[in-house]
Amino acid sequence: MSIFDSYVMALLTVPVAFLRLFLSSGDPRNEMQLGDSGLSARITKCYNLIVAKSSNVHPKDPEFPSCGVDDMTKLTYLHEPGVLQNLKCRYDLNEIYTYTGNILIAVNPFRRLPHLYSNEMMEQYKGGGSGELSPHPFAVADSSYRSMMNEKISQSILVSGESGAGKTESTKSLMCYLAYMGGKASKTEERSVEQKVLESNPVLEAFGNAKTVRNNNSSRFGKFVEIQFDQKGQISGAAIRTYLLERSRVCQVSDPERNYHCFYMLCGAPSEDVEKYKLGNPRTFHYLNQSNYFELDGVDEFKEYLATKSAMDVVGINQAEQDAIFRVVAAILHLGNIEFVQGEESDSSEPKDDKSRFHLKTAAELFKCNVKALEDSLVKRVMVTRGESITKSLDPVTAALSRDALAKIVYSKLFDWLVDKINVSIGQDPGSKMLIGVLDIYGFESFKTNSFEQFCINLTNEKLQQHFNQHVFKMEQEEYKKEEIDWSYIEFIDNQDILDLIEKKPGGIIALLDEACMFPRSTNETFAQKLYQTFKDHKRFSKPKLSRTDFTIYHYAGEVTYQTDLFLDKNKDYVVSEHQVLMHASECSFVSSLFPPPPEETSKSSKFSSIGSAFKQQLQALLETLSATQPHYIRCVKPNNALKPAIFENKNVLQQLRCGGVMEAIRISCAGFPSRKPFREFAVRFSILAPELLPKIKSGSFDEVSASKKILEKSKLKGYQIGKTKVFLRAGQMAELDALRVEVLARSASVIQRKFRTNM
Ligand code: AD9
Ligand code: MG
Repeated sequence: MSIFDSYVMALLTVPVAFLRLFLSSGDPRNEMQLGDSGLSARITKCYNLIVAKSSNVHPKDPEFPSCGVDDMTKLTYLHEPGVLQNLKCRYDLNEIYTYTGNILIAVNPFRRLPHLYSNEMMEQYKGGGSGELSPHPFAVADSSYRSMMNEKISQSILVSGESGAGKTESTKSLMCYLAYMGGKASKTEERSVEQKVLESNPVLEAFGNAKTVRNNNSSRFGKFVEIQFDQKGQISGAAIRTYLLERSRVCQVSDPERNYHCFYMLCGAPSEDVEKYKLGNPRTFHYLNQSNYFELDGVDEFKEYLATKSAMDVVGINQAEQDAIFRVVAAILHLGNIEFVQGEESDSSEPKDDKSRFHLKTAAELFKCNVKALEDSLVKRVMVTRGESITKSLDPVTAALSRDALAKIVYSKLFDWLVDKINVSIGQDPGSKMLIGVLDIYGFESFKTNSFEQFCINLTNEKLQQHFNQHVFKMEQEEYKKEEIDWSYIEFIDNQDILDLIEKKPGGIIALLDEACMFPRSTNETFAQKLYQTFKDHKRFSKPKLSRTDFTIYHYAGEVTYQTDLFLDKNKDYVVSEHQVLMHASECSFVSSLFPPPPEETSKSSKFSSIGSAFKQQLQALLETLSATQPHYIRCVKPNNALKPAIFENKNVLQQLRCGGVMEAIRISCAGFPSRKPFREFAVRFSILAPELLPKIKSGSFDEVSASKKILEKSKLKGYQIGKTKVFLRAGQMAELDALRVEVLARSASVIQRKFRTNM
């Protein structure tokens, strides 16, 4: 039983009358902190008496300043309630950034704090050293930049957090600072590399962001921006990689969400453009009006449209290309308005009415393709069996699905084109050996229903978590090795078993899904059965009792149950060959270039390629890049789900800190020797515990190692270690030493007072 356990037990066994007296002096939480009641503790509150399990009660920091501490490692006791209390009290003062060692925690203020991001602020952080200035993304960017310049090692900054937590905003601050440090004023008309890097953000946001329940400006894709620097530290190139744009949103939105921003911007564009693209009120388009949400608070679509076009100018997208891009966006809206009804023959379909025919014709005009060919590609399929090709008509439901498939593939190719174009225009520096990569990628997701997207997102997070744990663990190990101290007993939780369950080839979930996709008679039921059989004894996998198609994975951040219904469909990445031929034949070179003819071999063999496997490879490549860099971490936290300022929900925040690995990093650190002090500092601070050392220490000439050892011996602590330059203490030991110090100081003060009184 620890000292604290016995303190609590003693407290719980004293008579209630005394307890009342003790607690009525104020909120009991002023005296001790309770673990999160909803999650782990069983707490009964009656009057002022609180009964709790001793394991759920934690000691409170004796010297906790009212403004909190800017680094959690400065807390005497590192535990969940302490971490939460610190974040909350800083948040109340608009101090939204706090370190936990070298992880920056950013709590979303949900209000603009412009003074935090001004040029003056950047100037202050320039080479300022993260220790002296308040925690800030600028400090993280600055320390990455300096490490890169001094050690000639590439750096990465990994920003994570749940949707709406502030990843994209933090990423933008980082990019601004790096552009500020590495920018060089362009002497020519040509835009500078850093201007193009910064202006790529509004372009990608216009086409890849949308309003969701969780965030009014939610990025529906992952992004890794690699900024390259030359020997002098100036930006010499950049590359943007994106991950898994959410395609389904193009034709499916539910209240109160919206489709991608660009659709609404275009409907609100200057009237000549609206007329040119035959657009109008967004309420008249099926792809937009499935939700009743059209306007965003404080957003003027007219201005957004002009701003997007001017950002497109900066990143090198010319007027003709801009026209083609918006023509395609408008064509997608018209495509969505084509409705089908039963045709003359059974199981065939045709446009429902004149209105549908109008939209069909307009879509064809905008795509610059033949209207009959467009209609045929939507309502017919050519089947090739035994060398013979047969044309089959599609029923109205299948024709509508074919229409949606065309809309999704065109949009996703348009997005990929934008990313490629930006990359070409910014330019890569093949000679650069130093880069800083900034990763803004979706955080762990667990909803009521979880589909293939959540599965891929959570795989990403498992991989990043492994990278994070290995790094935190490695840093600890390196410090212990350098100091030559024994560290072998630190337990390290590896999530390799979950990664194997998902990724192993052959036999992992993705491999089994690919197999199912290639086998024509598979259904989500046969796929789920196969999973149940294969993983029935896997400790990270289970079959929910009442379901025949769902499966549960025990992720590092909690369990998630996935619904397999659309897994097979969503994993298949192929372009319907009729759509391919149609678009390639477009008279618009832009549209035609989006659909180059497939290479010979793929058109002959299976048309299926797996989104899951491709994503797995993309992630692998990302992790290879990351492992060649020195990582820095920013964990964004969303303090409430109402997206409102000044609301800090403890339980919610705690869950995010756990999912982001902040608690695990603290655990790893606490499992070893979380408190460490250089010998001299240690000896000076605690010399009072070995008074015989005082004269020498005061004179300044003393052997710091033997003085530190003497102090530790006298304190009777156990389990600490003596390194080469520092004293390493177990969790809580620094606090014990501090308590002893205070006790001795108090005793000497009272002796002095007594002496003083007797002398009077
Ligand atoms: V998502 O996974 O892309 O859905 P993000 O990227 O984590 O999400 P984002 O950066 O878009 O969240 O932040 C959400 C909103 O919070 C922003 O639109 C701002 O309104 C608000 N926010 C976030 N960070 C800050 C900040 N540092 N200062 C002010 C902020 N507002
Ligand atoms: Mg975002």
